[in-house]
Amino acid sequence: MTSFRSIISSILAGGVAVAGLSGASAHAEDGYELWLRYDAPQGVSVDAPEGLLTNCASPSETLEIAVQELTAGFGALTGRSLPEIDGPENGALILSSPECGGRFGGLETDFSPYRTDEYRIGTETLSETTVTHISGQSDVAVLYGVYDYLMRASRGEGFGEKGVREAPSVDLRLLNHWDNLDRHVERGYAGQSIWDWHRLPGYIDPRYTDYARANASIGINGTVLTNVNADATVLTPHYLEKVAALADVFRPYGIRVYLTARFSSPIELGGLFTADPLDPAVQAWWDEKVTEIYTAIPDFGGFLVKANSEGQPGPQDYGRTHADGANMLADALAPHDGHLIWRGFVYSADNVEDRVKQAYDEFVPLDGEFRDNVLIQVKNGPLDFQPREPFHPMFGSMPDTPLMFEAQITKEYLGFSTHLAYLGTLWEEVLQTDTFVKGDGSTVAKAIDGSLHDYPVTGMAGVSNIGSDRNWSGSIFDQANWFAFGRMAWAPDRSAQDIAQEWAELTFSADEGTTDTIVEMMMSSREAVVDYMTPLGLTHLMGTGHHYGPAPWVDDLGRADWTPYYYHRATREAIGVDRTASGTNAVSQYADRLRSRWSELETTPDTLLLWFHRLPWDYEMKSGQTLWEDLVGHYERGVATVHDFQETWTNLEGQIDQARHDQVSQFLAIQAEEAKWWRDASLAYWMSVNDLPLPEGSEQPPLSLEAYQAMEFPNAPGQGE
Ligand code: GCW
Repeated sequence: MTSFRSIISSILAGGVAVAGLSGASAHAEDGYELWLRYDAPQGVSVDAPEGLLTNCASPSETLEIAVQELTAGFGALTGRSLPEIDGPENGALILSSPECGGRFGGLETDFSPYRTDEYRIGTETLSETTVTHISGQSDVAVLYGVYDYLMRASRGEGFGEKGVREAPSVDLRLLNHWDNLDRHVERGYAGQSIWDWHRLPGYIDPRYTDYARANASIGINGTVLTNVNADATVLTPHYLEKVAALADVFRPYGIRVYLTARFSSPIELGGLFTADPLDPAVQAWWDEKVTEIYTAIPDFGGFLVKANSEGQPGPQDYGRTHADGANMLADALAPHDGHLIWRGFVYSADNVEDRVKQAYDEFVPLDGEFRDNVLIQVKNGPLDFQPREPFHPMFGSMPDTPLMFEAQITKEYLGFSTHLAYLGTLWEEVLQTDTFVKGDGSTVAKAIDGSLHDYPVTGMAGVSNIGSDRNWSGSIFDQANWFAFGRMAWAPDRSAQDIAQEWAELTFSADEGTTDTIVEMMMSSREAVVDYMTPLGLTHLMGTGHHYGPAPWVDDLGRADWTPYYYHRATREAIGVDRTASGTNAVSQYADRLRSRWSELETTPDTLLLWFHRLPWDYEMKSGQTLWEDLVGHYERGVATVHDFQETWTNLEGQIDQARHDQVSQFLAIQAEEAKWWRDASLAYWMSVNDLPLPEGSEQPPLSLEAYQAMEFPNAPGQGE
């Protein structure tokens, strides 16, 4: 490993143009640098520290990275170098952590009151000298502080008189990659998987370091490398060597690797005849496999398992419960401090119960039966990452089992990578909903950060939107969703608007007016998608398999709960699903306050109306219009909002670099066309069912229903098996 001093001197010798960051005007704005462009907003001048030193006798690799970031970052921001100095001088920046020892008396060095991963940024006085001090509970916490400091500087924002004290409210802040070993990414819209398995471990793509850096900058501390629809091959020695190579790159950035474990691996790899979790030979196989993994990767995070869901093997194949399956793997991981994350996304083809009720029915009775190192990972809503769903009723309902929140960063159901849909508002809506399970203020966020039930371990997971595309996420605006996930995983109470503001400032370095306009677009974007795809609580209306485009007419697949019809049940008379006591009674899975609120038509918000109720087309809405007129109005509004985005964006030409402006313009044009397609095809279908005319002034769909139904997209990206 290069020594600290030699890194500093090579940076000084090379001037400030290091790490591909070379000052504002030289940026190639292709999106590769994400929010770490270190380019100040127009008109803002950045104050750099006078010099840099660590409070360490021999800094770790993590602190060396922190120093490199600061040197490169301030170099890019100010065009000046940030010299290494020998001792504290006025205006110096000092980094320290308990791992460092402490070379200079007078600095705060009592780290015992710090929470896990806490960092502090502030000014301190050493004899007569005033310095900026970034201190952390660990070296990785210092690195988090350094990114915070740099991003504040990039936005022209300091750390105020009181300074900054930040600690994450959630322990496991993970990305989930649905990446297959052949580099196909299930529901991926940004190219191939960035894991180049074939060339690993011999070739370490520099992109792995950039990936780790981007994630560390937003506090992400773990990554599940492989698809939940798992392939046991990743657990073979040949692949574990590759996994270990990635883990080595990520380690100094505070990122642990996790793998998905295929439940039937003992059969597929071990030659056993069963994967029964209660069979001692099966347990022994996993114990040995886990020991082998930890030998190669001492800080391995653990397993993520999808079992008995959508064809994946699991404990129920042997008449055992989810708890039996999870506990068997948890026991293998426990001696190594690993976690076992078990997915709550289960539903069965043989169960006639409303699909949205099934996960709760299966898991809630098992509350308290899981080992201490098990977390159950639950999607934000009870169906499947739809543009809008109510929150998942499991949140708040399992006081004795840590529940993780699973968000989908990749936009499987919100227009892939070409539609502008900022997901911060979607997650905020769910996280800020009151479950009422322990009186007022029992929000989903509090269930997730553990404060509601005092969970011993907490977590948030985001299904990644990262791929081999140069801009990582498929589009510039999709980078905001990765960023927002990191921010909310750190602090589930953080505001979507503040995050959008921060991201827009860092990403575009534009003037205030331009940034405000961009933030406004972002904040209304998800609702626009809801309007043109699934308004008024409708859901799951997309094309079969690839999930691209509208197909509300589909009603004849192998299983009913995969058809759009199952979710709207439109007839000539009515539309929607009755989930009150007179229907499937899914509403009974929520606390009393919500059960009564969502059972009554008057108190059900329009946004969830047809999720909970089945209503005649002429039902009078709060707007005074009939349900049909109101529904049409939503489609029109969604399409119009995208046209407004186009106009707004056109007016920003010249305020934003040409390359990124052009790409966004072209994507907005695609979105406008597809929003119209959703509107037209959906209306053509609803009209074929209800036989009603369009309200006056509404344009007829240009094609026949049959023409929309005949469209096929065999090569749409991101498809599953
Ligand atoms: O949303 C659905 C997707 C599947 C996915 C599944 C899951 C990985 O269409 O592609 O499988 O959810 O979350 O397990």
